[in-house]
This record gives sequence, structure tokens and C-alpha cells, in this order.
Amino acid sequence: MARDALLLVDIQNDFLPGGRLAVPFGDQTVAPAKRLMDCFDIVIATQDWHPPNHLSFASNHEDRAAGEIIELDGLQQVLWPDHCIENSSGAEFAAEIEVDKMTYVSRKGENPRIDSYSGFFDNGRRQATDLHAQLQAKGVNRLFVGGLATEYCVKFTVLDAISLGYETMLVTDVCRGLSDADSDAAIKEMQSAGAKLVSSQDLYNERSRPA
Ligand code: VGL
Ligand code: ZN
Repeated sequence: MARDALLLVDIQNDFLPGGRLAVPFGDQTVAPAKRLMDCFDIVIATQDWHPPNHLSFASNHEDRAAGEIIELDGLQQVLWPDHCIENSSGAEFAAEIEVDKMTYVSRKGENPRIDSYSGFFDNGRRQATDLHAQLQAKGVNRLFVGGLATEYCVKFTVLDAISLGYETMLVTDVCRGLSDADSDAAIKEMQSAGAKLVSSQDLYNERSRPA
């Protein structure tokens, strides 16, 4: 028996138009995500949550600009504008997404020395978050994933979910990326790894129909 969860990745103000690391059309994920929340008993969200001194921020390096790539503890690191700073309004979920309807919120990116695109592990796979343990405790074995940004946090979350043994479905229209070309490549990569694609409309029709 499949036990399903909806996994919403980083649908936070800083990733929406007007935010500090805005994903073009990122706001278009909000309505379908909100509608799907009512179709799942288990709704989990990841929340990018950085201290102000996070080393993924260009502002914490001398003479570096956002978009540059550096080496950080042996890993390639894209430098970002400051974003999703703990307890700031930019780190909050999009206003229409009701936090009290979430089963669980898993924060990531709290260690200033390493970035964490995946909801499951940091980028060096040095430490796990609590996400896998939470899902296991609830008996979840199938995940429906959407969010921001397609080619970063969504992609790495999906690839880790597959490697951890979850049947993993990408809800395509609940995703938006920073770059169209990179997002297309990321979707192909997720598919090659075993992710299945589904639209929120099909999913909604399937799950809101009386059994
Ligand atoms: C993300 C860059 C930095 C994301 C988070 O949610 O895709 N991207 N932090
Ligand atoms: Zn981040």
C-alpha cells in the first residue's frame, strides 16, 4: 500500500517575485500547491533557513558577487544574495500557504559553513536533516514533490528521495526554476533517476474524486 505525502519545497517569500532570490513566476506555484494540500493527509514543507553569516551568501565573502562560484570546504558553492534569513519575513512561507495545515516543517541550511539544497541532506551529505526520519515515522513511501527552485532545491530533494527508496512523483506545475534551460535539464535528470511526472490538475482530479 502506498502511503503518500505532499512535499512542498521552499515556497517562501524570498523565492517569490519581489523576494531577495526571486524565482521568475515562482508565485504561480502557490495556488496549485494550496489546492493540493487538501488532497493529502500528510503535507510536509521544507524551509530554507539560514543564519545571517551563512557562507552561501556573497555578502559574507570579500570581493565576491552573487552568481560567482567558490570552493567551500571542498565543495563547489554558488554564491547567492542574502535570502531566507532565520525569522525574517523572507523566510516565511507564501502568505496563502497555511502553515497550520502542514503536518511537519523541515528546516535546512542552518549550518553557516555548508549549503543544503536537498531537504534530506546538506550538499556534502555530511549531515541528514530530520525529514527522512519524520517520513519513516509516518510510514510514508510515496512522495509528490513540487516547489522552488526546480534546478536547485527541488532537484536535489527529488534525487535524494529516490536514493532513499521513495517512489517519487514530480508535480510539474508546482515547480518553477531560476533558468528555463537548467530547469528542463533538471527535469530530465530527475526522470532518468526514476521520478514520474504528474500535473497538479490530474492529481487533484484523481484524489478529490470520491472513492
Ligand atoms: C535554493 C538557492 C539557495 C532553493 C535555496 O530553494 O532552490 N536555491 N537556497
Ligand atoms: Zn538557501
